Amino acid sequence: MQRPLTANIRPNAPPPDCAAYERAGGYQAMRRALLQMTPADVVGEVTKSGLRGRGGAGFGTGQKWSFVPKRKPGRRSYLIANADEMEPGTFKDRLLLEGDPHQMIEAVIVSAYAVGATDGYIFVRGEYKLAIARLTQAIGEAHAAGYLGEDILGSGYSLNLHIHASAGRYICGEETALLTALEGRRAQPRNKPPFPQVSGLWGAPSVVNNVETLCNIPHIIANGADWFKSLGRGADGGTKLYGISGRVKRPGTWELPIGTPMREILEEHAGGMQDGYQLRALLPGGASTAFLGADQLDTAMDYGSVEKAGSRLGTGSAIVLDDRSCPVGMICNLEHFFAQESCGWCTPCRDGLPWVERMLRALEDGDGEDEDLHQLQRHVGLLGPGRTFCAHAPGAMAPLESGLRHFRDEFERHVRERHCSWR
Ligand code: L3W
Repeated sequence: MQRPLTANIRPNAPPPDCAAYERAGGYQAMRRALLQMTPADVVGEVTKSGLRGRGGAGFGTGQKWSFVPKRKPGRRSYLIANADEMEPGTFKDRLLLEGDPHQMIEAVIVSAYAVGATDGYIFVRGEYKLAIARLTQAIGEAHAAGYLGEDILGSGYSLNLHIHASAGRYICGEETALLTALEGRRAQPRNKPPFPQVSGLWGAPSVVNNVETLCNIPHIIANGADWFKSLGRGADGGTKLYGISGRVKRPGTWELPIGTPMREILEEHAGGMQDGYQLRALLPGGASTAFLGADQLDTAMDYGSVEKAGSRLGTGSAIVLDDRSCPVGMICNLEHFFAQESCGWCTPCRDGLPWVERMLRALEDGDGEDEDLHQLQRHVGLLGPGRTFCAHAPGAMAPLESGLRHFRDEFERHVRERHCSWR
């Protein structure tokens, strides 16, 4: 099985330095792109590969890049790696950043060249201190090798690359809030359109891509779009970093062909459920995706199949709910997180999420009423898609809406028995 993204990553070993990365074939894609391909050739190859965003939304990468307007001489433009990994249950980008920082840097150089960016930023979660240290070291090595800065490899292309440590809010990972934060302002999302590709950082064309998405780029350029497509098991191309947390024997992250069924990830890679626990349901792609039931384990983990099953691939990092934990308590915990992380800009999100959390807490404490179930259902609509400024509150409604469907009897039991029997 081919694992291009994690080929250089060894558990508990330091990451390859520049020389070791090069011995493993690193920086060859950069040479090829900058010396033998035009930016349009690179965008064309990425579009042909069918690569879709690995951060949660799954937007076509080549399509996103194609929206960048033709570069005007003297005008700055930006390529930004979104490394603000804060989705509960998701720890895949951390593996790539800590385990192979030169892959991230090569990915940024090739992608920045493709979209004509003058500057690159890696916007990294502040708590990822080891990743920040390793990236800083690797950027120094790349500069010394002539891979960053002026006139890279004599190609005429120049790139400045900066690291920015996030101030620490979940919303900083939303691409427009990220741009506002990079500008040194309070991280509030902006209206889309205009999309960042047209008007982003300081009003200049800016492309924001997730770490895992970008790390695929050198491999697509080195091996071609057809090779990339052949890696997937279904309609999508490439591999995917899948993860599982919860009461499984071996929680972790694994690079597997995209489209691997959830059952295989859970049973073969995570070792199945811990002894004495059974799977009740799972959130397939992070906290802001809808529950899949235990009877949906054969769902292939690709964009279309997970959507058909009623959820989203999201980050591909699943959170498992077992049969000895309270679903209402789990959802309450998630909504506490989402309420705390609301930026406060729009009323439905700022006021609605704490209200949702309060009703769930009341159910857990034995103070819930039938009316609360009705109100929770109503809030699913009030905070749903199209009702708020950004995707934060609609994302928060995904586990609640699906939880109310999957665990209706549990919610009703909390009201009827006036306590949580799982405590
Ligand atoms: C030009 C159009 N560009 C969309 C671009 C847009 C963005 C990308 C996706 O949320 C989700 C969220 C989280 N012209 C375009 C266009 N674009 N239409 O495509 O955009 P969008 O709006 O579909 O999603 P988003 O606002 O970026 C991302 C979910 O991901 N999520 C969160 C994961 C969190 C992490 C983390 O912590 N690292 O990954 C998990 O499921 O809830 O729904 O670039 O500009 N017409």
